[in-house]
Amino acid sequence: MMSKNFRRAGAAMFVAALTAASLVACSSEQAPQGGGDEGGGSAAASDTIVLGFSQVGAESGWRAANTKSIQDTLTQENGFDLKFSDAQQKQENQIQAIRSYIQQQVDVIAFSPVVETGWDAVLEEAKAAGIPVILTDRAVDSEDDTLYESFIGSDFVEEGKRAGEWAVEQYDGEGYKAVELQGTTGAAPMIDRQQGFADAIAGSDIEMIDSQTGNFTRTEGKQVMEGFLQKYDDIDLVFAHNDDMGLGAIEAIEAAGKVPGKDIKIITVDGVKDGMQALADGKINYIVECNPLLGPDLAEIAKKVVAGEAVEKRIVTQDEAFDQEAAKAALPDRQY
Ligand code: GYE
Repeated sequence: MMSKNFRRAGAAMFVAALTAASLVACSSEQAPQGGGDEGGGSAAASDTIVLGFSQVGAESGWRAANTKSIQDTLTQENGFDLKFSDAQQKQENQIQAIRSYIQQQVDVIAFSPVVETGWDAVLEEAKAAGIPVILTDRAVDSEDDTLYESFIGSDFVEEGKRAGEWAVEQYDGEGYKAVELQGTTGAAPMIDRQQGFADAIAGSDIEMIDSQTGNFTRTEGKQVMEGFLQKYDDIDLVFAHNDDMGLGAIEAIEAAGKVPGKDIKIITVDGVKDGMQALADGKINYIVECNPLLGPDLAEIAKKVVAGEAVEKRIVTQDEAFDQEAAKAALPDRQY
């Protein structure tokens, strides 16, 4: 049922460490095992998976849709006892949440790492405690990939590349000057989208004249764009690493008396409702989708990991891309 979202990204199949297996029976083919309760962290029925999830924050429409997908999927009816915490975009809060899940001896820990670096110590603690970890959405830069079971999420380099390729296709030859609203500094989607876009425009005459972080929020995207508009009077194109910052940029551009989508073209990533509406309205020119509906994949992988079944080390979520016409057609059926 979720196979459309799965793509084998290498041969890295492996069997998960099975410390909690006696607690859980997951697939309908397996008879539930009685077993003790040690290490389960919950007095609930022994076939319930206790999953501790540390979310990045609530910074964007994408994040809201991602949280909803996880909370709607990892339900009691679906066999989960979900412990959810919001780190308010702070790594130290995520580390604290993960440590508390280790202490509670949950069956599985899942998290979306706010930045790429600095996770080895806490991941080693989870490994030593025998608690499997699943990464969702964003990657860590750990060299040791036995520190986590699987990483579920989009290919962010590819997203940046698709955005850049479309810009080249549409605007090369016109000497465009572009500015970039970057995501949270050090976050995987910030690093990768910048890289992908830069690679794609490299051979063209589109010039990236400035880049600054807007932290993936609408407010900061607006502020950064206001600064750019004061500094430069010849901006032709904005590449925003997410819809929210693009929507903030629209407000700044309109306040400066220019027409977004015409005087200044805008390309974003995500494809959340507000972004798609702005695209359909002609204020954004192109959106590369980033699918936030990771709950079903996470549930499936968590069940397999706890049951000791082989899982894919990397699950790449499939994304589309939309121009203004495609957005008009897609909007009525969008889930988020
Ligand atoms: O693009 C942005 C959010 O990590 C893919 O985080 C995610 C990004 C998404 O804040 O809107």
